[in-house]
Amino acid sequence: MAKVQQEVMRACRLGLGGIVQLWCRGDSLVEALPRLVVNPDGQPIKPVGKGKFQHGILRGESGDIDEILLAWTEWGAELNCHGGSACATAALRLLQENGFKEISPENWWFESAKAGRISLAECEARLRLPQAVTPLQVRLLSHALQLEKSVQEWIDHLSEVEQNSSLELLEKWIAAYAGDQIILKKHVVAVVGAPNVGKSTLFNALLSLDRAMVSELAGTTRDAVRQNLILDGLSVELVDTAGLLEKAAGADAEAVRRAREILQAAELCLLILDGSREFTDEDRHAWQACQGVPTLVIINKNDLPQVLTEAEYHQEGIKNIDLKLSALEDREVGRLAEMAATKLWGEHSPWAKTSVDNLHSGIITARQFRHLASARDSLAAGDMKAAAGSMRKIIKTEVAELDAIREELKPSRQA
Ligand SMILES: Nc1nc2c(ncn2[C@@H]2O[C@H](COP(=O)(O)OP(=O)(O)OP(=O)(O)O)[C@@H](O)[C@H]2O)c(=O)[nH]1
Ligand SMILES: [Mg+2]
Repeated sequence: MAKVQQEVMRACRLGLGGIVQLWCRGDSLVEALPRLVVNPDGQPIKPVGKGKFQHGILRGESGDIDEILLAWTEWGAELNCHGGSACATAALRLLQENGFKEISPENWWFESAKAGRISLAECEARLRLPQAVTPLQVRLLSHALQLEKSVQEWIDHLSEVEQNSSLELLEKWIAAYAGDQIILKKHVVAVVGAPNVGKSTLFNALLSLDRAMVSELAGTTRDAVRQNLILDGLSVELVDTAGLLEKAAGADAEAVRRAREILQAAELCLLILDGSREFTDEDRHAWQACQGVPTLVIINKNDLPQVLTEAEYHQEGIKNIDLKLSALEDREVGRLAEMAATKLWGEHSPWAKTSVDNLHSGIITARQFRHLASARDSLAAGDMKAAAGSMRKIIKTEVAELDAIREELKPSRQA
């Protein structure tokens, strides 16, 4: 194996999109890449200048691997390969066999920030961008890539005359942050309730997908079934859970324990009751288990004669039924999706959706927000110098801060 002289980083997750970008950097890139990339006539490419593109074939000893577009950049080169994981994995292997060391996106961007090639704010946005799954997330993170520019502009315009409008803009960015967190987050929504009330049928109907098993027997679902979807622009993980049996043993008891665990950790529960039968002890337990978790109470099987009366659920302390629907006949399921999204957005919809583009704040991390808030406080107290100093900290690279930022990123890596 050749000596490591260059580095390669997967800029997108393999197998998810139409293309995969492999980003390369290193001192001897202009010598190393022509050994692996030939032009359409089969001759080694002649590297072109920065900012230019080259069409080529990535060629290994055993033959052609992929037709690629090579982009020469300020910092190295981007190999735009086809997106199938077989192609991209073979391309990566070829680079590794030829002296390129694969490094993680974290190391790539943190090293770039440490070396001062990019701002700390750009590093934070770059690390999150490959995990973006909704168009709103991509738009927000694209603004976040430009945060250095917006912050610098704010600092440049800060003067006695501008003080009020400068403060106003900071207040707007501060207000936008909560909405931005909602956009960036993956929201876990659990479908819960007694056995056989139609949880899996509703789960499938919400997804318009035959994802979870349904049967007329109680206890069909044991392991939770999870599926990602986009609900009114938000990234949501919908979880179908086992019915909350009252008396369970063995695997059933474990299924109930897990369902309760998911329910407790969920951001929102959809508690399903069966309108075609009376309120049971199992419904009571399910309702009790939802206490303390934001919950929408849903009466299902609305297509059948309704047995469950208002008096019954009032007696149980259920003050409000949010919706009656039929999962089987897909009646009001769309309305439920809207209600769930409204709950998740809270007070931030629809303002947050439009502010992403109108406001261009791009403040995405708690670290950035802390500096933003302290800049606002300083400016409100009339201390422009301190305000500018706090704003500079948003974009400035301080090596000491990098470890804290890595810690902050951990939850989003798991998402
Ligand atoms: N009539 C009618 N039947 C329904 C409706 N929703 C579900 N069912 C039926 O109710 C039965 C149970 O449905 P499931 O979706 O498996 O119920 P579940 O709550 O997931 O059940 P467990 O996984 O066993 O806890 C099936 O026979 C479904 O066809 C509905 O809206 N109307
Ligand atoms: Mg089920």
